[in-house]
Amino acid sequence: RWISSAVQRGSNYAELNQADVAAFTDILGSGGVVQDETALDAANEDWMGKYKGNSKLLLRPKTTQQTSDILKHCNDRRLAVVPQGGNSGLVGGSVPLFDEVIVSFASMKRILSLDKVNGALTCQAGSTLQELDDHAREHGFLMPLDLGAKGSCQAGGFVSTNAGGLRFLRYGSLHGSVLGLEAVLADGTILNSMQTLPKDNTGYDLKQLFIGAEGTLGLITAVAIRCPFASTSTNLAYLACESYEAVTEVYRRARRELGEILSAFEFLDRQALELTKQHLENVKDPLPSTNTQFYLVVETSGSNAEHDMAKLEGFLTDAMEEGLIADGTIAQDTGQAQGIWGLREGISVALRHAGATYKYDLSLPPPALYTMVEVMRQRLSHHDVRVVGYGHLGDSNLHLNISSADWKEEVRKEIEPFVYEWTAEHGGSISAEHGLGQMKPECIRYSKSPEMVGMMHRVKDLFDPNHILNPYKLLPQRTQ
Ligand code: FAD
Ligand code: 2HG
Ligand code: ZN
Repeated sequence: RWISSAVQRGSNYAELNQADVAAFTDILGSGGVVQDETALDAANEDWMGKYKGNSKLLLRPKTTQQTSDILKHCNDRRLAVVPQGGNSGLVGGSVPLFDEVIVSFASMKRILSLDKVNGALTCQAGSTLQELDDHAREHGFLMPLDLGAKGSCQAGGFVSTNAGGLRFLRYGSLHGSVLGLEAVLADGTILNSMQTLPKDNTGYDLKQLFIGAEGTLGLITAVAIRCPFASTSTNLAYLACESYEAVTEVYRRARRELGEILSAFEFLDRQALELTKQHLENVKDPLPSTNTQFYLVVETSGSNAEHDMAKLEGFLTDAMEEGLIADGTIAQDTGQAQGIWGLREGISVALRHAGATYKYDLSLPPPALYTMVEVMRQRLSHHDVRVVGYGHLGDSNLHLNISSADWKEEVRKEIEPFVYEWTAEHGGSISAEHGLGQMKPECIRYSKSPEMVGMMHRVKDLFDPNHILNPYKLLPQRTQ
């Protein structure tokens, strides 16, 4: 297991005692206060098995008021708190480092409303993305985001990480799709901005601060999100390309020629494909006779099946004739489309099966994006590791994963800080969509100036003066 860097438990935090447990039982009833070892073990460990904390208490509020009462008690007592959603985060943000109290939203799962005209959906924070998408689809809408973790990740969690995912290219960031939210501050104050209308220019848009705050500014208890109408015609192509230059040219043309119907543009390299086939039995290679270095998943979504297919076929024929695409297939039914998405979404799962993964989630300008993978492959060529590159090419977001049988400190030291320096030198961001969590709070300086980080500390002080909310995450230690 990965040992977190030299972080020490904050001496300002109190230790949990029986009186605290009794107070929480008064607020929640005994069902909401979990001390069972098996449940605590699961909640103390992250999805990758990389980070493990030592919390002795998991709380499951059912209402906003209970969440407020919990935080008021924790703040008065200086008990540190970790909010936890589906615990699918990839930077160790949702698990404690030490004995922080875990506040889980698993019992706050109610979908509250769906406006059938403008698609505004409101829900409690613990509703999973899959549940929300299923509900939206029953009424002709869909969620504006989609992730491999949809079965487990929750509204409060994906908003707190400002998750990107597979539909970002089409529907943009949650900073645009989230219409309103309700959050509880460290002292128990409830900030309610659950409006469902798209426009509201009355003062500072405070809800934006909670989107991507990774639980460091408040606990999100409810969310209002704008759902687009589901497209009536969707096509999915899986394409093989020989070179990265061809990949970027196909992308450029797809934006130009598919225009308004382009809804996803994902890529994976051969190493990602091979590793996924090796570790996931149910994944089928859509183009088994090809042996190219790059594969693309290109989706169109529109409202006129004949027109959309003609457009896609024309685009693919031209790209093939010009040698940009070596081979390709278009899914003939939803089963085949699910198979292709299953391969793309399965890469992280396969990596988890393969052992330890050094995971980097980088924003990089398109020309530099795959150079990073090649540079890293060269740099680590003397180690027994597999360097895998894939991601949301349409969003300039590379998932660089280095897979190894075990965690080795000497390997990590060859990757870091090099990977962050290289990214900063090439104008990128060291976290495109997963956040900073406990993995890289100190690395924020590669992407944000000292003035910006200083202002973030001041915002933190304002919202959470005793620093009880998700300590050791997102922000670097202060140098005083
Ligand atoms: P958690 O992991 O529980 O928490 C994430 C962070 O939010 C933590 O800091 C936690 O403290 C905080 N938090 C949780 N709930 C609350 C709350 N109610 N209030 C305040 N803070 C809270 N991410 C992407 O961006 N794009 C992807 O395509 C993508 N694909 C993924 C695929 C897989 C297989 C997996 C395992 C993860 C993937 N992720 C992806 C990572 C992503 O961050 C999460 O899946 C999702 O955003 C986290 O939701 P969660 O409910 O699991 O949150
Ligand atoms: C994805 O796009 C996720 O599949 C996970 O963001 C990426 O595991 C990863 O590195
Ligand atoms: Zn991703």
